[in-house]
Amino acid sequence: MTVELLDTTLREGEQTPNVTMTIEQKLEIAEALDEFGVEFIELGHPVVSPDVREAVHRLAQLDTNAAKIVHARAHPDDIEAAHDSGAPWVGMFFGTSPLSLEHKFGVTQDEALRRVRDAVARAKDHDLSVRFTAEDATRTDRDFLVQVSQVAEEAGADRLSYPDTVGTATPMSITELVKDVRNAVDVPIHVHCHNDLGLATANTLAGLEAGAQLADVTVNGLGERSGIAALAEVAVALKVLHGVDNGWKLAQLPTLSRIVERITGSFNSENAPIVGMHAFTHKAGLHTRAVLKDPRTYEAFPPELVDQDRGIAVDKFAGREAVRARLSAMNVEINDEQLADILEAIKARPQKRVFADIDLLEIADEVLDLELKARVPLEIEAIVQLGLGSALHTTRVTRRLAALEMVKEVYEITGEDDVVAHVVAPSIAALNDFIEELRVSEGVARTTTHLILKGYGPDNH
Ligand code: HCA
Ligand code: CU
Repeated sequence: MTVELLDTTLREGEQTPNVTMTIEQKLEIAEALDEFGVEFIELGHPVVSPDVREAVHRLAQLDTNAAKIVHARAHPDDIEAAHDSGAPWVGMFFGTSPLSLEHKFGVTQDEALRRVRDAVARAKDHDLSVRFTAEDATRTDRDFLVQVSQVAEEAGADRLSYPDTVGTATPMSITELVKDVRNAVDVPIHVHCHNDLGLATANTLAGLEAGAQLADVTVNGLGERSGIAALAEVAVALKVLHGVDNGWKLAQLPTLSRIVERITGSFNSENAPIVGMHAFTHKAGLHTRAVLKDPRTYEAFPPELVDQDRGIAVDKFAGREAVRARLSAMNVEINDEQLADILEAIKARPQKRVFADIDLLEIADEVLDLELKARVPLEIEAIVQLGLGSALHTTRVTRRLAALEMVKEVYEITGEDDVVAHVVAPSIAALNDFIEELRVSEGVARTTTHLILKGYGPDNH
């Protein structure tokens, strides 16, 4: 399977609501993408704003293995702007669906064909490599889509791209679309699938399986509305399901994801494939037992492929093996009887959602008197900041907090958060419980905790 990936985090990704990136941040992302090994990087759409134009110009100067492509409308101004950037490729789009022809351009199909022909020819006159994109391709009349494709190819387009602009395709309809256009033109075909119905990755894969050569992706699936197919999902699916090996450094995917999370402030959900916090964490007793024997029982692929660790969640669902394995990973070896006591202590707290390593150590310590106190701070102070869903809750939350024993002081503050509390807890486990309780309290949208650990045992006893 010959496939390539075009990452458009810097163009489509910056169209994510609430996301904007500085030029320096874009350079950082482009370098990380090039290091990963995507074949194309879309740099941006220069006519959007002066800073995007400057970013595109700076990015175009970067020394990368990836080919660089600049976004443009099929319009002379945009083509000039793409040419001015110095990047070799222009990705030029024109809406071809009836909705686009009527509402965006107010043109007939014949006039649209003429514009596409002129725009592609103009870009070729500038010696640009051209990918022509039939925006809203999946809602375009199929005969007309074929006609547009042929006109663009005749005018010199080097590649043709077919976006599912509002994410309404299915794997089957994308398969048909790709087959139809492949029969009509000779140049390589691209797909760009939006995720409005959660089908972006499935449609992307179907497009590639049907013979598209390249797929557009973004880091973390960023993009307009619900975004487009995520780089990590497409790259790993291609490797795991089709054995594609383009030299992509899959192990860098989590880091790449984190870089883009940090820069954009747009975070993945915990259950996001590959890069989500829970992607490799097993919970049910039946699962963990099987996974500890042979991970393939409940894993699509080994976490090491993307440089991640297998995790075992411990709570009231946990089986013996899970608890033993987690403690063993912390060098605490226990016999069967001790294990039974620890399990009992865990199951006696059914409301606790997370047993972190430190919680497990404390339970082991209590139950077994393992003298682990050396690792556990004697007193924990914390500054907990709370962001409330609405300022209406401030007084109520402040009063409730002030009444709690562990809370020493409470203040209302302005800024991103609304309330700050000074907390003194007898143990990390107690503090964790306290914070968990806060997080599920009415009105509390988020908590941020800053820890001050005081005096480590047993020397300070
Ligand atoms: C857009 C729409 C677009 C264009 C795709 C492309 C789409 O934001 O301009 O030109 O490669 O999904 O159709 O992203
Ligand atoms: Cu798009």
